[in-house]
Amino acid sequence: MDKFAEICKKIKNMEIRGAEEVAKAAVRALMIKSGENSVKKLVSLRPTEPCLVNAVNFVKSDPKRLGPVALNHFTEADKKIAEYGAKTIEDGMIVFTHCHSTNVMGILKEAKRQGKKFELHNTETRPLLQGRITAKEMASIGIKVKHYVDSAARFALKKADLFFFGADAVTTEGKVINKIGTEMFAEIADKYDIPAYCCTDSWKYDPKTVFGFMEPIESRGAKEVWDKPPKNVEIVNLAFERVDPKLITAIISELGVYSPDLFLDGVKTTYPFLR
Ligand code: RI2
Repeated sequence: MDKFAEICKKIKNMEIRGAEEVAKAAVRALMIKSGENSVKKLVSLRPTEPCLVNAVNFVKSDPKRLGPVALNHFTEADKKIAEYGAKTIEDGMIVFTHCHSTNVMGILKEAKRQGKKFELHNTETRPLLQGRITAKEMASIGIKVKHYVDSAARFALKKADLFFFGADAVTTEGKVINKIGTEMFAEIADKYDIPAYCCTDSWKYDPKTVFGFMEPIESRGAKEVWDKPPKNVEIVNLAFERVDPKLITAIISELGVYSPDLFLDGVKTTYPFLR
């Protein structure tokens, strides 16, 4: 298998996962094999990932020259998001998160680097258990982690001071699409007055939604949930859900900490190619 095909396979089977990692892998793949067919193949791999589409659109005219520019965008944005987000964490806090997000991890690492003392509570995130990646990564740098099954999230959230989650897409209405369960947890956070921050690179914004295009919600294979279910049992395995902007305290991006509507204004002004 050539290197391009290998990257595509890893994105599809989620060996490479997380919106930002997927987008960066797609940029590297285009730098190896450019052309319209490569672009089509890459954008077909994960339907709910506009970051991949935006990154591919940004580099496709000249991947060798623009690929490094796109990769540098992510590196610089990660640093800023970590810096802005870390300011929301104070000593003694409990932070709750769901799934695994590069930007949430970056914020927690930065807060830890600054010497802040806090605890992380997280969910296992069925069916693929990305919560374990989060727990391992944070425990390895000395952050105390309490790990819960998804259905115990209310219990975990009630004790938390902050809820951080990532994004796979942001629509023109300011809805954030993220791992299934995120809106349910945001509703619980709202009920207990716990600030809910979406932590994301602004290239997750999907310009197609301006024209009424509904961001598709990826439906994944049944086997991820139950290998051999009995006859008459249909497995519903939706990967993502939409989070109402009313439930989002702010979006922490490389542009700053903004309410969802101001975030959208900032994205369109800063990145004309995303209009
Ligand atoms: P970063 C993940 O999706 C999660 O929903 C996570 O919050 C989101 O991508 C953003 O990830 P999946 O690829 O870009 O595990 O912050 O389905 O890494």
